Amino acid sequence: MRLVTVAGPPTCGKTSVLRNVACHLQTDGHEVGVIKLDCLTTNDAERYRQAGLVHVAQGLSGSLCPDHFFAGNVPRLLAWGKQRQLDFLFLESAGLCNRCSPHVKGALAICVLDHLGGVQLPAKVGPMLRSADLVVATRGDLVSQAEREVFALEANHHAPKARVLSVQGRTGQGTLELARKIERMASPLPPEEPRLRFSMPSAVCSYCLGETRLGDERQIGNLKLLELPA
Ligand SMILES: Nc1nc2c(ncn2[C@@H]2O[C@H](COP(=O)(O)OP(=O)(O)OP(=O)(O)O)[C@@H](O)[C@H]2O)c(=O)[nH]1
Ligand SMILES: [Zn+2]
Ligand SMILES: [Zn+2]
Repeated sequence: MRLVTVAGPPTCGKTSVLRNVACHLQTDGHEVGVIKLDCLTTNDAERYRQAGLVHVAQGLSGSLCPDHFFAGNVPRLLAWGKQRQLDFLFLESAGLCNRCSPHVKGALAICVLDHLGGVQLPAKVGPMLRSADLVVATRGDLVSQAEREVFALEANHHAPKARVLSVQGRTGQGTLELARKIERMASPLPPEEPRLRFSMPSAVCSYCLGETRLGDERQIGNLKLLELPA
């Protein structure tokens, strides 16, 4: 089975792109599964089903950090995919934290970014972009050719090893080429225990433990104080 992790900021076009890619791979005769992990709400599983995909699931992290929820579930999700004898398993993350990255060693890592975020976006996204193998830029239909080119240069500056591809999630334009790239680039998972590519932030503080009161006397655990100008 080949694992593909797909991360990107909320509403950047991950599902629109993935449902096209997964259908192309399915048409080629592959067994394809997609699991969406989100935070509070999603109807992505239904959208994947409507596109004709059979092996579909979704889960919500609720009060947990969605990236930690993602990492904690990877082994179970892999077992689910292997049990169904999938050729490809896509995991779509919530993409909410710019400090985290859900990408797994040995899996193909895709970062989806929206052209409309502007050329400053790649600098802000962090490890989910920097540790990606492929960068997919959406909503290219709404910007100029020059903007697409500058965006690709910026994305490559922050993810030098990644290939950048502009696709349109809504019409599916460019997603067949992307599916072909994924077929070439994704390898079967190695037999070793899966590992994250990037460590999560150490985030145990009063508020992780449910504190709602604000005040120095309430602070325990990790605390980082902002240095303000005098
Ligand atoms: N114009 C245009 N719209 C797009 C494109 N890709 C996606 N959209 C639209 O953007 C909206 C959000 O797309 P989704 O695919 O749901 O985005 P997502 O990243 O999966 O969203 P979450 O999983 O909820 O974070 C939808 O209304 C899409 O039709 C694109 O390339 N061009
Ligand atoms: Zn989605
Ligand atoms: Zn995080």
